[in-house]
Amino acid sequence: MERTFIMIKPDGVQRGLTGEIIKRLEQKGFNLIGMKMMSVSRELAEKHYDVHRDKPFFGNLVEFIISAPVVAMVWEGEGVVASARKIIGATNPLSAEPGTIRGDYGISIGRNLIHGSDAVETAQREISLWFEETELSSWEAALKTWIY
Ligand code: 3AN
Repeated sequence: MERTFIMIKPDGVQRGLTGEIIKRLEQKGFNLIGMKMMSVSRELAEKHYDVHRDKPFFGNLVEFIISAPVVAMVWEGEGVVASARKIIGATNPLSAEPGTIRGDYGISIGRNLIHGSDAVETAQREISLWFEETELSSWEAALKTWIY
């Protein structure tokens, strides 16, 4: 089953949006299979955002992510990577559609509340960066077949 990595950034945590964000993914029908609130090391933040290392915003982005706790999660479900990106909305909250998380709650590209993996391969890399396999509890598919 497809998995994605979702992180509620410090602004999302501090604005009290953790429950709202989880609710949206949960009610869509995806399964939460791992979650931890954590302070992020500089090393992990730099590895996570390695693809942006040469961008002008890299330094500020890393400082922001390590500045206060985040909520790191793994979600599972059919097509979850692309679907979660739709639920999250465009990178710049001012361009994000109303109805998306960033569209409804954000105004700043540097404080856009949440991260979601952009592709299945990226998700695999990010999940292994943030979680041990033993921290993930995959659901028995049979348990929920009646809900789908
Ligand atoms: P997304 O999170 O939508 O996949 P990316 O991967 O392009 O967006 O950017 C990663 C993070 O870098 C964004 N979530 C945002 O916080 C930050 N970022 C992207 N572009 C800018 C920018 N022009 N100025 C400041 N921060 C940015």
